[in-house]
Amino acid sequence: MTQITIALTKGRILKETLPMLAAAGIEPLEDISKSRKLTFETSAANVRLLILRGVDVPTYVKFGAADIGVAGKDTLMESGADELYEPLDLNIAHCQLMTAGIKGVPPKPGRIKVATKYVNIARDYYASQGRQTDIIKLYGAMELAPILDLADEIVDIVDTGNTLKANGLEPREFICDVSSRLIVNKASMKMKHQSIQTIIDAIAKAVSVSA
Ligand code: PRT
Ligand code: MG
Repeated sequence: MTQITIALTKGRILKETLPMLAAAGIEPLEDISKSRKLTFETSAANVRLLILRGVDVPTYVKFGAADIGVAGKDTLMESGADELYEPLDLNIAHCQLMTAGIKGVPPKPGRIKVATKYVNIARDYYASQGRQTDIIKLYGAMELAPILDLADEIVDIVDTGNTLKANGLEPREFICDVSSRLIVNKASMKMKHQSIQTIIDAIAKAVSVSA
């Protein structure tokens, strides 16, 4: 039987992804959220799950260490995921990529400093607006950067806006809508076509039911 490896993350995506996998007959044999293991066998004998950091999911799938993955569109855009198939929008973990700055402070004209973990998205977005930037890479707590004058603006995920608000910031420009996507390795799609297409079809059905 064809072995299939699926890369997931433990974060907010997992809870909504598991029912879709279950609809495809793929259920982990133990409770992922209660385990420190990184690989899990499933009710489908030929399918195993990997639990990775979100930013690593496109890398595993790109290089074929996983055949299939689930990742936020933000992560895919940032990693430049053009060598991957993206057959399904799972319609979960909705949020927006936005620019933000200190509340009540007008946008600074001219060249600005932008702090973000999304350096490629930020560079491309500001360039598309004809604005010059110095991009500062951060790995978390982006909201602190404008307050401590490390940056003029940030680029980050916004859902309710509560995180920005709690830190004295306000959203400025909308960059794009984000949801989670199913991604597939290109070689796997050819070599394991039937197994993978069966999984995609079952998940697609589960998505349209829950939509
Ligand atoms: O943390 P780890 O490396 O293990 O994985 P991860 O960062 O990929 O996991 P997780 O669960 O943090 O995020 C997974 C994906 O969920 C992201 O890539 C997005 O596509 C999506 N998503 C949806 C979100 C949010 N909503 C969200 N609200 N990701 C992050 N946030 C954070 C955001 O960073 C900010 O700090 O929540 C805050 C904003 O929320 P509000 O409601 O205060 O505006
Ligand atoms: Mg996270």
